[in-house]
Formats: sequence, structure tokens, C-alpha cells
Amino acid sequence: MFKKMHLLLMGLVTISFIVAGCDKEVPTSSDESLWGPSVASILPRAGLKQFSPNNNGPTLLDPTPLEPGWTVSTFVSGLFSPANGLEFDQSTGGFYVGEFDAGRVTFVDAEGNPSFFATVPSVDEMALNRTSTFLFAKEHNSGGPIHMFNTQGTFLGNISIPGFPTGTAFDSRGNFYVSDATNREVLVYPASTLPPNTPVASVYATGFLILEGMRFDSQDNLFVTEFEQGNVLQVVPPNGPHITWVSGQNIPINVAFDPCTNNLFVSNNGSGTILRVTSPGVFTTFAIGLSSPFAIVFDAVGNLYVNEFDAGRITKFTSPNPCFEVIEVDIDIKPGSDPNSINCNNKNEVIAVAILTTDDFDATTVDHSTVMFEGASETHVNRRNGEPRRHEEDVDGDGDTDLVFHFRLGDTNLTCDSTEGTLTGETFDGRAIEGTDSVRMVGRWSRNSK
Ligand SMILES: [Ca+2]
Ligand SMILES: [Ca+2]
Ligand SMILES: [Ca+2]
Repeated sequence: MFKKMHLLLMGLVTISFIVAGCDKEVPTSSDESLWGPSVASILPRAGLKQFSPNNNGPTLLDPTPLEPGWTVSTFVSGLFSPANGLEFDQSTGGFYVGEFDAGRVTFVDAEGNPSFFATVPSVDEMALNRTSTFLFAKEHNSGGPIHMFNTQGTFLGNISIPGFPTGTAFDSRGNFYVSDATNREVLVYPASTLPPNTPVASVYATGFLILEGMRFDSQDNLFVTEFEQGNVLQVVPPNGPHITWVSGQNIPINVAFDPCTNNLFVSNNGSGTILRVTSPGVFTTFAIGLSSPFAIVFDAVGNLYVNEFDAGRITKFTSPNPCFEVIEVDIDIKPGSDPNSINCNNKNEVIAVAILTTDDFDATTVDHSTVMFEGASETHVNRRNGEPRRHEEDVDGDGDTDLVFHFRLGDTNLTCDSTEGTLTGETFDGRAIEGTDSVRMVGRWSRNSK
């Protein structure tokens, strides 16, 4: 029973701002009314019908993407619900999630395996900086505090704010931002004031209603949700007018940006939907059937992850067109020879390496000027401008065109102990490629080099 009350309270805390917003009376941090009267009148309005009053019987709906090609799967289940906050860690491919009632931050690795990261009471939103140095995790309480950790899990101190913190975010330069729902403003802590120094805040932007989630896009524009009013705004500091991208929604909680398209995505808690927003006022429903979606985030290649607040589950939407994913290509070191013997004592030996065209990959899409082999670039260059020459040839005689390169052994990282060589590069449209083939280094001792 206690658990049930506690969970209802969690719902109350979130929606208590609605009371403040309607009354035009902003509670102070010590105002008990923040914890709110009149649950009954607020709950239906808040659309928390999917809210499950226990930790083990979540309401599992059936998330469905509406855009062609996208697939849906459960990335993690069995989290201690309710859970909020979701941050992608570029350095490991994993995620941080906040398990509110368990009072802990959990790390979920790229394969979906959870492990304990840190203790944070009533943990809610979190923010991870782009270099994966700091994880800041907010308590869902007046004043916070916001717990600061490095990504080894070492506690670095707390930040308290004057009002009630809701959203948290880092920009690309490592400055930290937190929204104060009580005072209706966004504060900034410049990177230069973060640990090991002492955090110092100033007001970044004002002119909001009731703020909730926030995140920066790739151009360092800050987006926030005004969840009670159903708006998503692009912040124009210091005091607007802010740009309305989305309005009329049912409790928009959090935002995320697709790294492939830079489109804005919005989680609508009340309707259990996700929106794709392409420009101010222009949006479509991307997915339906989510169990109280809260925090959302993309991984590096454009898959979307949704933390379903009371379902103890993170649902993954897999993109049909992943971006920035390394394409594995077939290469042939010393085309036509096998094994690929290289005299490791002859620094001037030129090693030919071919990128082969296959059913899956057209080698002629590779920008030859980007290609490196074990640290070396093409040795055949244009004498006038120094640019690498391009060699297209059907080296394996199968009727399609391959791309051939020539690297001087002395320019590569290959040693007499090497057993393989790796080629990297990019296609003309910016996709990374990588291919590896074996080498047989010979000639370590001149006696054996024959
Ligand atoms: Ca070969
Ligand atoms: Ca071929
Ligand atoms: Ca060929």
C-alpha cells in the first residue's frame, strides 16, 4: 500500500506544476502545496491512465512505428518502474537510465545488459556531456539537488537550484543547463565552473510556462517542452520570443534529435505517442501505443530508444536507414595473390590493395582521397597538386569495377609481426567504410626471406 501511495505521489509531483500553472501562483521551494491537493481532478487531465500502481505489473502496451521500414523491439525490460531519464553514451554505445523508486542510476550496455551505476534518491532526468565525462542526475525534489558524477561513477558533488528542477542538458561545449519549473527559467553552469571547480549558475533564458524535458540539437539550439501547455519550443535566449515547433499535444515530456536527419522527436506522455517534427508546426505521428513514454534518445546511427515510465521497459525503434554506421567492405591485399606475402624489410615495397565491388557494395562510390591503409595514404599522387590518383579496374575479373590503391610499406604501421591490414575511408556521401585482409610478413631474417 505504501508503494502504491508513493507511486501516486510520483504522478502528483509531475502534475503538481499544472496546479501552479493554472493558478498563476508559483510555489516556492518550501511550499508544501507543491505536493498538491485534488489528485482526482488532476489525474484524468494529466492523461496518466496508463499509470501502473505497482512495480511488478506494468501496463505493457504494444508500441508500433507508423513509418515504413522501422522495426520495434524491447531493448531492456524489468527495470524498476517508474523510470525516467535516458542518455546515450557515445563512448560505449550504452545508456544511462534513472530508476526513480529504486533510487539508482543504472547503466545499460550496448547489448541491453543493465548494471548498477550510482545511488541517487528519487532520480529523474539525467544529462551526459558529449565527451562522456560527466553524468549529472537530478533528484525529483524541490531544489534538486543534481548529483554530479564522472562516468567512472565517482561522486563529484551536488548542485541545488532555487526552485524545482525538471529538465537537464549539456550543450556541445560542455556547459550544463537546468530548467527551473518554479521560477520558469533555464539556468546555465558554464563548463569552466564544473568540477573540479565550483559550479556557478546564471540565468540563460526566461519567458516560459511550465518547463519539463530539454535537449540541444546538433547546432546547439536548446529545445524545451512546456508539458502542461502541450508545447515544444526552441529557446531564443535571453527571453524570447521562443519559437513554437509543436503545440496542442497531450503532455509532451521529452525531446530528442535524429542524428541522420536532425529531425526533432517528441514523446507525448498523455497519448503514448512519438512525433517526428521536421520544421516549426510541421509534424507527423512517428509511433503509437507506448506505455507512458518519458525520456527519449537516439543512438549514434539513428535508432530511437524510449523509456516507458511505468513499464520498466526501454523500447527500441530500429531505423531502416542507419547513418554513420561503418560499412564493412571486402578488400584484397595484393590482388590475385594468396597468401599476401610482404617483405617487411623492404620499406619501399608498394602494396596494392583493392576495394572489391560486391552484391552489397559498389567500390566506385568510395572517395579515394579519404582512403587510408594502416596509416598510409595512396602513394601514386598527381605531381602538380599532390592529390591521390584514382585507379578503377576490374581486378578480380568478375565483370564489375573495383578500386585499387598503392601504399608504400614504410608509410604504413605494418611490422614484421603483423598478421592483417585494415583499410578505412568514406564514400562520397560521407559513410565510413572499413575492410581487413590478412598479410604474411616475410623477410624478418634474410636467410628466410627467400
Ligand atoms: Ca590477395
Ligand atoms: Ca565483384
Ligand atoms: Ca571486380
